[in-house]
Amino acid sequence: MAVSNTQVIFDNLYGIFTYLAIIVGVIVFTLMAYLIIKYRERKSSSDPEDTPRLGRIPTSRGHGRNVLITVTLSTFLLAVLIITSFAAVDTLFPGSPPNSTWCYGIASYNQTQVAGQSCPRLDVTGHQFYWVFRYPNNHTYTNFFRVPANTTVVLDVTSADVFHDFGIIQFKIKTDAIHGRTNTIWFIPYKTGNYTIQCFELCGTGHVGMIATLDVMPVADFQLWYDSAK
Ligand SMILES: [Cu+2]
Repeated sequence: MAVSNTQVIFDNLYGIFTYLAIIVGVIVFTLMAYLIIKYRERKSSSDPEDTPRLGRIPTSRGHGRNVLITVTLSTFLLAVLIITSFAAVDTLFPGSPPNSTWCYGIASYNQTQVAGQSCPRLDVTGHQFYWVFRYPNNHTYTNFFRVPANTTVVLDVTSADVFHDFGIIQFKIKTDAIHGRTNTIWFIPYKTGNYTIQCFELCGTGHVGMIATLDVMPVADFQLWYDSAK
C-alpha cells in the first residue's frame, strides 16, 4: 500500500519509464537478432550493388521510409516522457499548494489559510545539524514532528545557516533548505507510522547524523496530541 500521494506520483512516473524502456529494448534486440541472422556472412555472399566503395560517391540507398518511422517513434516516446515528467513536477511543486477537503473540521490547527482553505502548514528549518519544526501554534519540535493521516500537509522549508536539503525518504520528496529563501513542498500521508527524514546536502561534519522522524497519526489521535501540546 502506498504511504503517500507523492510516492504514487513517482512510482507511476517510474513505471512509465520502465515499461517504455522494456518495450523499446525488446523491439531493438529482436530486430537486431533477426537482421544479424538474416544478413550473416555466407559462402555465397557477395557485396550488394550499393556498397560504399573508395573513390565512388555513395548512391542513395532509398531508406527514407525507415528514417521517417524511427524519427516519428522516437519523437512520440520522448514526448510521452517529457509530458509525464513535467506533469509530475507541476503537481509536486505548484505555484501554490493544493487544497484538501480533509483539512476541514479540525479547528485547532486550522490556522493557516492556503488559497481559501486550511491545512496543517509547518515551518521547517535546517540547522547544523538538526531540524526544527514549528506548528501554527508556535510549538516547536526538534528532529521530530507529527501530522494527521489523509490530510494535505504543507511544509515551508528554509535554513538557519548553510545549505541543507530536506527529504522524507519513503515519500520520495525533498527540497533544498536555503538560508533567506523558502521552498514549499506538500504531501498527503496515507498510512500511519514513522518515516525517516534525512538531510540530502553535505552540510558539514554532522551531516550524516542529521536525521529526523515524521510520525503520521490517525486524525483523532493527532487532534488530541495537538490540543494537549504545551
Ligand atoms: Cu544538512
